[in-house]
Amino acid sequence: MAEPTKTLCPYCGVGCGLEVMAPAQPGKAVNRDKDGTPIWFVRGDRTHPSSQGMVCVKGATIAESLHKDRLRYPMMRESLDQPFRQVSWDDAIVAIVNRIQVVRFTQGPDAICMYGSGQFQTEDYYIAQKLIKGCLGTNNFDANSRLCMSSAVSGYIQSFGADGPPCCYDDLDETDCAFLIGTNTAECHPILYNRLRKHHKKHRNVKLVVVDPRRTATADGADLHLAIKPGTDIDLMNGIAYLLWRWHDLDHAFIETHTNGFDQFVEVIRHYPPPVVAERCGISEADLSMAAHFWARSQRILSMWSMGVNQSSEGTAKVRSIINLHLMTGQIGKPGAGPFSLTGQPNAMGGREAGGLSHLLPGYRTVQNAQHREDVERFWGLPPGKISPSPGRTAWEMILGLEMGEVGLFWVAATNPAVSMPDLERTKAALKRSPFTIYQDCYTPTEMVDYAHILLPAAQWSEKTGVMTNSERRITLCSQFRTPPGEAKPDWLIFAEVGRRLGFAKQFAYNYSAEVYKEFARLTQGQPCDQSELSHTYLFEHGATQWANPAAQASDLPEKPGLLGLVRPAPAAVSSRLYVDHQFHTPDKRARFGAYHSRGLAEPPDDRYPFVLTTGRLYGHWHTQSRTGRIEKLRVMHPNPFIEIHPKDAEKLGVKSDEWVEVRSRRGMARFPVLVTKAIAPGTVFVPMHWGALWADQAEANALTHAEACPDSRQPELKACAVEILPISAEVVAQAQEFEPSLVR
Ligand SMILES: Nc1nc2c(c(=O)[nH]1)N[C@H]1C(S)=C(S)[C@@H](COP(=O)(O)OP(=O)(O)OC[C@H]3O[C@@H](n4cnc5c(=O)[nH]c(N)nc54)[C@H](O)[C@@H]3O)O[C@H]1N2
Ligand SMILES: Nc1nc2c(c(=O)[nH]1)N[C@H]1C(S)=C(S)[C@@H](COP(=O)(O)OP(=O)(O)OC[C@H]3O[C@@H](n4cnc5c(=O)[nH]c(N)nc54)[C@H](O)[C@@H]3O)O[C@H]1N2
Ligand code: SF4
Ligand SMILES: [Mo]
Repeated sequence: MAEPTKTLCPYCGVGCGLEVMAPAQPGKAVNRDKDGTPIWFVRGDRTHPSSQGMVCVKGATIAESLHKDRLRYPMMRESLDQPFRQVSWDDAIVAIVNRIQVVRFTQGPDAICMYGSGQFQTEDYYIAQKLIKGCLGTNNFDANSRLCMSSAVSGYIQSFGADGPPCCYDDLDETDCAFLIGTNTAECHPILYNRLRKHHKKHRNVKLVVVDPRRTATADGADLHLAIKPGTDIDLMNGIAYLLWRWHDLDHAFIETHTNGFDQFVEVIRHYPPPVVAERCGISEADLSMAAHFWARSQRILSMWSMGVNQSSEGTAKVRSIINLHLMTGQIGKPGAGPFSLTGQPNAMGGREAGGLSHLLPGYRTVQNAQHREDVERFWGLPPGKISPSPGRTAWEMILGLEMGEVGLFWVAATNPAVSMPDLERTKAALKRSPFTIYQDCYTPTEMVDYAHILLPAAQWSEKTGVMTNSERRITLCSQFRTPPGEAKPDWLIFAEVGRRLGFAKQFAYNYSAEVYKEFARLTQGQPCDQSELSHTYLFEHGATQWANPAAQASDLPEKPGLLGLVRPAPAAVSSRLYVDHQFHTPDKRARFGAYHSRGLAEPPDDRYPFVLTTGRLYGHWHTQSRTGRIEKLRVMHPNPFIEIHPKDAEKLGVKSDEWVEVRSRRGMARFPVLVTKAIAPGTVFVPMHWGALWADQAEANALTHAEACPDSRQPELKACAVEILPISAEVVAQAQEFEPSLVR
């Protein structure tokens, strides 16, 4: 049997290692999909340190999506009401380059916007930064990470002086208490959850706390489930901090030596005594006290979070409130402890390293920092001052720019904003106004196709070679093993070709993605995410590797045990965790407490819109279903959209399971069959985000959501909006929508 190709699962940020083998293997029947197409064998890679051979249903079925409904050729049309016609790559690139030149010289470079994604490989991300921020001189590159991880990014930067989740997956096996807040890990990071649960079941003293307004599959395994009211996380964490402070369960030495701002923090938390907090959060004082007790008594406490924390109008403050608990208890930089954001997409981490948000530059640099701009300009061979000092438009500001007619060219790649953006009616109206939209994806149709003037076929995972970084900072080489369909090309190659035609031949003189990565890696030298020693060849030979800037960390430490008892850690310890030496990336090397009062939801419920709608994910589906909707097993697993309603609310509304409701917010409307369940708190309802206009009629979660965002991270509050609910008859639904469950059109 031929050697399998080693790669990474292209879905979630767990980043499970995969091995793939050709459909035809000696002595075996050819592996075929239902429609007869040969498909590649996929299995977990036992040698991958992050997943040790495990995969979930999405990773296991990925091969079934690779051949279906692919976009094979560039397509073009002059206006959105015309049909597309197939064009050559040359014609498409010429049209794009001409348009860029016209917009640059009539409206200025800031009228050009690119919206990318955590599903890019690092090479794609890096070349996009070089093209947009370097050569075109506008910082209008943003990614769907703005809707996903940007609160974690700003929280880490504000508290530690740099981005970067400090923990690693081994911590799951070493913790005494896992504090899971705003994460449905069991469904969204299943392989991590399995690992944690194994440890939890094996050791009776290990505690699992879950903070989520819903009783999710994750909460089912918990010792303590705090079903807080949506948006009350800061009250809860300040309440826990209050108790730790009153009980004197603090690490005074750590606070004294390694942090700033503790006194201001105490000034805030003293206003969060248990009766106040329990009332606001809708939990009992006993449960609050038990949570604080776990924090006080655990030797090693690991908190993990994702969208229930980040997707909030106070997302950065929530992240920093989690970090505060770690700082007051000294729970960081040691095995089994620390604040650990679980990254959503397979390469959202690589995107952060490559500078893939509108305020960042490659290597954890920022556009506002003059030294950083100068370093990058010199490295890219560009004249001084070429990179703009002002942050570019965020994803939502791009939509506002289209609305106002300020954007002359909108380039969307590897994301489907016609489903995933908040306030979808407004988003769609803005997309319709775009004078020129390029959409670069692997599949057609997707909802976004309707809003494009040019479609560019992208080679996806399996059809190009590049690297991705997972949640524990581990970089895996994802090698190509199939040929792209039709004329599809890797994203980086498309960006580089446009760059060359714009006259930047020197900047984009690459033949292979390995050269792109080598150059990017060199640019990270000496930065917190230093990976300058890595290359495709190194990763091929040594397997997936974590970055941790070991040189910079080790050199800050005394040779011998010093006054503070610090010793130079063993290389293994250095490479798997950040801040083992408690030296942070701030100028004085101290971490900062962030003192925040809770502000609550941006759109609280009221008499007219009495329910809080929250939105999220299901185990088998991935986002807007461009892959998973085309895999039969997964469609059968989750055939329909639905709305979860608590029995008490269902009774008041007079609805039962499988009956229909119309849900209205200030912005839009959607219709769902009801699922009555005690898993949701009264007053809150839940809708999955997966059904865009292509997969169901009028069941879009984002028809209802709003774009109010965190002032620091600019991440929209996709997790909560106020809605009213009206029962409707199935006949009305059938007439209005001719609804066909999970129809693949
Ligand atoms: N199966 C599957 N897995 C995925 C994905 C997928 O599409 N499908 N997508 C990947 C991506 S990109 C991401 S970002 C991650 C997301 O992973 P998660 O964040 O785990 O997933 P979500 O379902 O979006 O939201 C998590 C939980 O937040 C809760 N929540 C809502 N409001 C609040 C609140 O105010 N406070 C608290 N504490 N909790 C709240 C919700 O009830 C929900 O259970 O998943 C990744 N993994
Ligand atoms: N209401 C609500 N809305 C949400 C969320 C929520 O929890 N609730 N979550 C938000 C979050 S966290 C996220 S991450 C977003 C996700 O939202 P999107 O990014 O819009 O969702 P995807 O369906 O993953 O879209 C990715 C697209 O990239 C394509 N693709 C895959 N690989 C490649 C590649 O290599 N190159 C190119 N060019 N294309 C590729 C796929 O075919 C697919 O069409 O949704 C956000 N929106
Ligand atoms: S846990 Fe995430 S990375 Fe692992 S197989 Fe499942 S979707 Fe893929
Ligand atoms: Mo995400």
